[in-house]
Amino acid sequence: MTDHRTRFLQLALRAEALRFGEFTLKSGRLSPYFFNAGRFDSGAALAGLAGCYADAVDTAGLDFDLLFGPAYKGIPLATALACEYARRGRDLPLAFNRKEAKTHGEGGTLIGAPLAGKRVLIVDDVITAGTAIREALGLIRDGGGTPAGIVIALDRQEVPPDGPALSAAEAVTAESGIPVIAVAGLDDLLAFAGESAELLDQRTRLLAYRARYGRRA
Ligand code: OMP
Repeated sequence: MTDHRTRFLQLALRAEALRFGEFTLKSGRLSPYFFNAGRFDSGAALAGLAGCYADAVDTAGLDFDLLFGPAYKGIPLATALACEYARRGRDLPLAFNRKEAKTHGEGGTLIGAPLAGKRVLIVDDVITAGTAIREALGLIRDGGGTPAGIVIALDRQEVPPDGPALSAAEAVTAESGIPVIAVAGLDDLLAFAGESAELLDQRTRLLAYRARYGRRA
């Protein structure tokens, strides 16, 4: 497994951002695992995570010139990634949105660098059915930017109900041509769990979940 994938899964387990149990998802599915990016809740944890995002993006070789973090969880993620790129010698403009439009002061829903004419990399936490990502694509277009790619920490690699046999990330790319880059996916988590005696029980539950809701090869 690529180094940044393993590093991310180790960091996520240590931060308890990745947990095992019984979780009801936005889609209503009952999942044996959950990724809560909000648990990357210190400067060091976020810096470590941002390094994994940057490695994944650089490995994919994507061209972009602005980072966008959708509210709420994308905001600290995109900010940390902007700081990571600055540390690596690339100063990128950064923007994000607020969920409620502001009617006074500068007004509007977008904050930070103007999107107009920019190739935008959306930075978010996780994709399940793709609803949150599709909303973010709309925000970029409404702001006059061009979505160039989406980077997420975890691709759950699930097939939406009544959808094609593609995962939600694959479906987004198929319909828009925009690449979705994941630091890691459910397949990586399964490979990782297969090498850890402590995670063997969880692996069995993850395999059953993938058989029910996962992408079929
Ligand atoms: P989709 O909009 O269905 O792609 O799901 C993405 C959203 O689901 C995230 O922004 C979270 O609100 C939530 N989520 C997690 O944060 N972690 C998970 O492991 C699973 C979900 C989820 O509800 O599917």
